[in-house]
Amino acid sequence: MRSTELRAAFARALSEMYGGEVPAYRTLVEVAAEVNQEVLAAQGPAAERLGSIARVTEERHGAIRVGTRDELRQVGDLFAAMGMHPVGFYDLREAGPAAVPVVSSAFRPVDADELATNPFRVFVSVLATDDRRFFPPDLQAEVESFLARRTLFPPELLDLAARAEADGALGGAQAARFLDLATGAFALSPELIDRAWYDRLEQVSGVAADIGGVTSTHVNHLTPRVLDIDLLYARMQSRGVEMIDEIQGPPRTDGPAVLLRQTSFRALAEPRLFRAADGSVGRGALRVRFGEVEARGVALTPAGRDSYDATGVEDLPDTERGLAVAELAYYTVAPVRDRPADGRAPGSDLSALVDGGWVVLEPVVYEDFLPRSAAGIFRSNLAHDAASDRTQEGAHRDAAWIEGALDRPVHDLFSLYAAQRDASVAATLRTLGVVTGASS
Ligand code: OOG
Ligand code: NI
Repeated sequence: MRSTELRAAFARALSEMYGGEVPAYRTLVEVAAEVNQEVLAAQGPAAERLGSIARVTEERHGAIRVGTRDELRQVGDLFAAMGMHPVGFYDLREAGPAAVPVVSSAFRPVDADELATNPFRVFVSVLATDDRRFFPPDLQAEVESFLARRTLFPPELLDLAARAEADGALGGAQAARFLDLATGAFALSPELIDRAWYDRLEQVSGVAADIGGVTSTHVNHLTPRVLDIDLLYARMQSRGVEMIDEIQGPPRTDGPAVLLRQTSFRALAEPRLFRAADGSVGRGALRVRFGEVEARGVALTPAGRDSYDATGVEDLPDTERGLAVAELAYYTVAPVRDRPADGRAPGSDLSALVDGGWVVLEPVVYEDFLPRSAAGIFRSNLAHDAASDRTQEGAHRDAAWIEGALDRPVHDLFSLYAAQRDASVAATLRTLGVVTGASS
């Protein structure tokens, strides 16, 4: 199996496993598929403007959380085997009252055709155990020694991942073994949880306890994509599933969908086994895993993003042409076939090409995440906010820190979108025979 097939098979296997663990996820996937079919029936081809129905139906993102640099590097090695690369840096410690003691990157395919085939992405967060705002020195030492003693990924899995990355593929039996081990690494573990230790970390943050209170990791959520998230929200509620209060991200408008809208249902109480201070073992429950769903729109440029961050969507143009020519959102272009000849020659300016009927615009889908929504998603499912001490200095983190931990480059999301647009413009101009200015 090549890396693309491994990724698609992994996403399916994870979905199967998570559906067994969290039955409400099955309902969410069912309702999402139902809504997608309705939108397709109502809108026809327009429904597929931001991805084929086949892609959207299969599309998922997952979220996982790890504790150390080493664990993060192993995650990077594992995902590289499936053609998933780190994109972007998210600092959720800076998210105001919703702050959580983690920084994150998203692992996903970066090539347009890989994304079209299977865009499976995973939002990966790593605990900032050296951040004094959350962890006093003694707790830092204890959590780090706890984390140093655990093994999230069996060596056999990491060996297979290294082989898959080196060869670009795994043979049948090895691929099956790889998928089994990779999926198993993210299953909810039946381990005994030390109640006192878990509770101590929970005083810092529910996320700290979820990561550092247990000796394993697990999928936190798996998110299907839906074409009409407002309709889905209403339908889940009418099925009696309690959703969080709002849809995160940009509001619905009559203009083109931009960025990412997400909503979730509240974390469910899942039975777990605990060991109390006196050594007795008893049943309890943890609420950490939930269901999320999302709708995706066009990717915004840095200027578009600044505008969105400052004033929301009201100031954005309400047409694709407007977004494209003002360079507020990314569109690829393709030459119009059979354009009736009118004696004019195409220019090289985007608005002239669009208005002259030379090219058509295609939106570039936003493939990434939004830090404010991510923090909101984390927060909506925590019992209480992090007990941080804002008088302390935070630990330094940035994309370079993630790169160092992974020993892999972290892609800049805007550069990826811009490269896709620029390549399509260059190819289109060549097709149209437009000679552009001096090439350097
Ligand atoms: C990750 C939260 C971020 C999203 O969709 O924004 C996320 C987590 O809960 O671990 O998944
Ligand atoms: Ni998510």
